[in-house]
Amino acid sequence: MLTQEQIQDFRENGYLAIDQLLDYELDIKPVIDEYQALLDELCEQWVAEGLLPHSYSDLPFERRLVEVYRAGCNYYQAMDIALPNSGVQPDTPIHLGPAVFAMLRSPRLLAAVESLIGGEIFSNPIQHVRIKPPFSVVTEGDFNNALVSATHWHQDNGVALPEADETQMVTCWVAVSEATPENGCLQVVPKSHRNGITLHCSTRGGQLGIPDVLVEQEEARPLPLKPGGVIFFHPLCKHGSLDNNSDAFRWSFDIRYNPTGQATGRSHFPGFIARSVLDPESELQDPLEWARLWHEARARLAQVDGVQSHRWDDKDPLCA
Ligand SMILES: O=C(O)CCC(=O)C(=O)O
Ligand SMILES: [Fe+2]
Repeated sequence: MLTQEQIQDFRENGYLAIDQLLDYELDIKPVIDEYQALLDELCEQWVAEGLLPHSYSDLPFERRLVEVYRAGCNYYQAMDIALPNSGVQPDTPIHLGPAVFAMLRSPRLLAAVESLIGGEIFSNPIQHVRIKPPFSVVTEGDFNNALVSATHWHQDNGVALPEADETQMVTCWVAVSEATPENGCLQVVPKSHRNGITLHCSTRGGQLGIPDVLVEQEEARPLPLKPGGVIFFHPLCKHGSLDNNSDAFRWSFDIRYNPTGQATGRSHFPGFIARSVLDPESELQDPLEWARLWHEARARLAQVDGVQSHRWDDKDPLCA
């Protein structure tokens, strides 16, 4: 549960950073272990497909991931916890493991979320893992890939459909590794959630973002965080992330919740009831069912050309 002071801070500034909100042993370590096993599995698969020369099983996680990335294997989609917005195939990889599902339902996280949006909590399917390599190994094709490189300034409402504008969504940015200004931590413009939605463009390398002139960059605040720390923010809070200039990976999850029944902004993806004070039986408890919902969505989306995921058309002169 959050204190009154923390809740007030969130309302006033549009964000709230809390170290040690999650329990490292209970919430974070099982996820790291699950990703180690996932990387084992993926490497075997890529070797079998001829995409990777060896499985690099003697290397530690991060060094192995660098080899995988250098070989051109798309680890960031295979490890992500959502489908892409376009180009979904019947076999597009996605990671839907029980440890990630348990983190989405972490009682420590949900108690804080309940303080912000009440006790009927829906896990919004706009969610990602970002395991970002040192900038020195990133290839040019990924300079604008927000799962690999820095994320441009944006508002989370700006990257969702307008149906979610009235939704009380809260974003939770969870640090798995320590996040620092050097390795690309999140940065926010305090109080920027008070001024409505700002223009977004996709003209800078395809990543949707707010033009620089509309971001009060002199007020930007980097938010360093220890593993298990969480930043909560409002869907209109302007935020982005810095380059990873360190020599290690920067690993975070960004997950979202909204009051059950409100629009998620990505209705083509499945969410679930994470907590219900009124009807606890309606909570989804089964990670396999969660995975099934996503696999069902994948089969459906593979039949279509892509779905609209935002409202912008790049016609504003500021997008030029
Ligand atoms: O971690 C990042 O690079 C960006 C995260 C983000 O945009 C979010 O959490 O909404
Ligand atoms: Fe965001």
